[in-house]
Amino acid sequence: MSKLKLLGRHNAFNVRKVLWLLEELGLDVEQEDWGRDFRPTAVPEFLALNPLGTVPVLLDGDVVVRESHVILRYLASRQRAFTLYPEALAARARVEQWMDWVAYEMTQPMRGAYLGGELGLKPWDNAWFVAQGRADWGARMAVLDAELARGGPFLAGADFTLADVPAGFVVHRWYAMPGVTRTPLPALEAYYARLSERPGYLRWIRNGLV
Ligand SMILES: N[C@@H](CCC(=O)N[C@@H](CS)C(=O)NCC(=O)O)C(=O)O
Repeated sequence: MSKLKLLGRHNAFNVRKVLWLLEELGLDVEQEDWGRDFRPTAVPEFLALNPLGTVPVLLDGDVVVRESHVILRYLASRQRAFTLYPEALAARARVEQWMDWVAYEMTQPMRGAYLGGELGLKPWDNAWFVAQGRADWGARMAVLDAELARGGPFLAGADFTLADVPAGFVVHRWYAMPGVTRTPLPALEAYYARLSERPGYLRWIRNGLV
């Protein structure tokens, strides 16, 4: 198998998820910092790999993969890591439903509460959008808390799976953001502590960055 290459700045949340999984899988990667404040992606060399100009992009020999959650599934499948990403359809659906949930339901709260509220970036720094993002993020963390209280110890059940990678990131950011008011969510807090036992989580997610 060829040596993997990951294009994307190490401090971008979509890149950090992939770096965490690479460590869980024990895979070596050559990582290059592309994107905001690093090498610009709006150049023909990068756009030829990803016409959207977003990071991350994974190169596996001649194979080019973009979209962080697709990269997570690609890597787990490549390594035949079936506990992380089950082959059985029902178990696989339990994992994927939480990955899609983060991709769809957490994008606007992250733009409002984090990009607008914490970083003050335009156009997301509009006061109502920040407030809405914080409220929606809190409501969605309560959904996760209820799910974990009902099942657990991981999001899709007994095992750590790909479901925990995007969710683990948004849980970290929720607890790391200074500007939000958090109500106690015991099952979610226990989950955050459980994920924090994993070296890859501490290295790439709960690593001092929000
Ligand atoms: N849906 C895409 C979103 C990719 C994305 O928006 N990445 C951000 C970083 S988290 C980006 O490229 N931002 C522009 C930049 O860093 O220059 C994915 O999951 O990979």
